[in-house]
Amino acid sequence: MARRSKQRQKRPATPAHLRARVRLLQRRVREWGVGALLVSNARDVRYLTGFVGEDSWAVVPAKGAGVTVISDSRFEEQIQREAPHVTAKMRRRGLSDEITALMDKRRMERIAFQADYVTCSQRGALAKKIGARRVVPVDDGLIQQRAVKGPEEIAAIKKALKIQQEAFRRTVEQIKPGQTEQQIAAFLEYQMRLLGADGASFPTIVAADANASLPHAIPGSRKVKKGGIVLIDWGAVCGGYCSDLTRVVSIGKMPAKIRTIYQIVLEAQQAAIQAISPGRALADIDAAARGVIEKAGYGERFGHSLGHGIGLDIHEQPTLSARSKGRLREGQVVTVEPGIYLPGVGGVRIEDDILVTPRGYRVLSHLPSDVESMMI
Ligand SMILES: [Mn+2]
Repeated sequence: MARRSKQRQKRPATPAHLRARVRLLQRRVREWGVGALLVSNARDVRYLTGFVGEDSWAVVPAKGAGVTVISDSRFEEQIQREAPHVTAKMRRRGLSDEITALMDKRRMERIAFQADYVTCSQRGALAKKIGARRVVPVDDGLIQQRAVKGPEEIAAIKKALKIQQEAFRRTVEQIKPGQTEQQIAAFLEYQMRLLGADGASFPTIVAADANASLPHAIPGSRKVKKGGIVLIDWGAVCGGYCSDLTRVVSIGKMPAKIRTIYQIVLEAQQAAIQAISPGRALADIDAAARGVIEKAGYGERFGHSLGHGIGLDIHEQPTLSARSKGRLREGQVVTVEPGIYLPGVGGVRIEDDILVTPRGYRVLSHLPSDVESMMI
């Protein structure tokens, strides 16, 4: 009988884009003077390894290519499929015991953890087992690193956009007076799944008439009616990446009051998009849109910030707001979504997804937003 080789199969090489992400992070890990960073945020684990599961921690050493994922038996086969290049450790005891063992084995004096994603009790357990001075909370910088997208990430966002836009076309084609907000949201999300999306990037907002003055309305039993409006804010996830758009359609002719604010919001959005280029202050982009709306006398009716980055999370860096401190960087993908909300009347928000290019911007979304096209 042939003896089964005990030698483990050689691990495949880490894909180049993942290796580059880990290397960039490792520069910071070395700056902190620790042996490794414990990555507990599931999205960050995915970003660094390709593994999609949860309840798993990645250990990124200061040096060397070897990322270890500490997981449990539920994910053993999944890690093999999604991240065959990592060292997978299925834990049979507490996480802090596994980490202590790993630190001993690699002779690590100190280990860093993500200050934003570790609970007080997890930290307590680590400190008790390893020693309080050996576990170091850090701001890992991954939020800023993830804000700049690589080509494979931009491709995933474009795919999500393609699906969400087609789903929108199919949805507006069949909207009829009498349908409820809930029914429209359900149809739209179903179409995104049929078209191959992993799912919706957030619960779809469908808000009819006066409900549209709530920026984050929850679809309910309100029916759409002839001569009324529907605000739809929706997005798809593809390969883990989110897209995010908003349109306002009217069933028939757009009411005059809505039409007035629609034109202002559209002008504000165009002004902001045209201001986008690497190096521009984030606050300037917000100001470009806000200036148009203030000048038209609706400044008080545009309460939220202008936009946000999108990626593995629906809300990422950078934030485009008056309080934002930083500047735009090439490779960032942001939403630009000004709005005007009139309580008791309705609201208009127009949202598109924009890539910051070496010289300026590219609008990644392609749905029309001129007022004529919005009358269905
Ligand atoms: Mn958005």
